[in-house]
Amino acid sequence: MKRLFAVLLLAIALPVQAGDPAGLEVRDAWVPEAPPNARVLAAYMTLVNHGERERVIRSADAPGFERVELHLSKMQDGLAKMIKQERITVPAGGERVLAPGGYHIMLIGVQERPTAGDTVPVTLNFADHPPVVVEAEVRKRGAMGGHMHHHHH
Ligand SMILES: [Cu+2]
Repeated sequence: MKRLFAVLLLAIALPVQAGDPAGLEVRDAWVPEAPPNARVLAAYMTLVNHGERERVIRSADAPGFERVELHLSKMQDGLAKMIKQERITVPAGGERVLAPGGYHIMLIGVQERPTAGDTVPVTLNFADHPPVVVEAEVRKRGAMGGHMHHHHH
């Protein structure tokens, strides 16, 4: 039943991405290609809220994964840790960047590992807004090398 519900939501949600009247825009959604033995992948994107109300992501779904969680990476005692989040907010008139080293969507228990060039449809479930389906492009991790370095400075 849960799966059927998700499929129905997907069908309803698809037009939302194209012309969302509430002004939520998703840019640059991507998933780093994981090594062959990886069970877990991450999805990153920039969420831009052109509306006048804060948007709150409460959960996410993606087909082909056992579980999807909202995470925040943090340095604690010199170690990088991932902390499960109950929500990720997108401020009114602002943006929320999901990127390596920060907020991300954790795709857990991959059934068939996607490779560069594939897309992973990630459904974002909002507290007060219809779900939005984001087509995240799988990219090779190496392409981000210089970019990640930049963030440390
Ligand atoms: Cu994580």
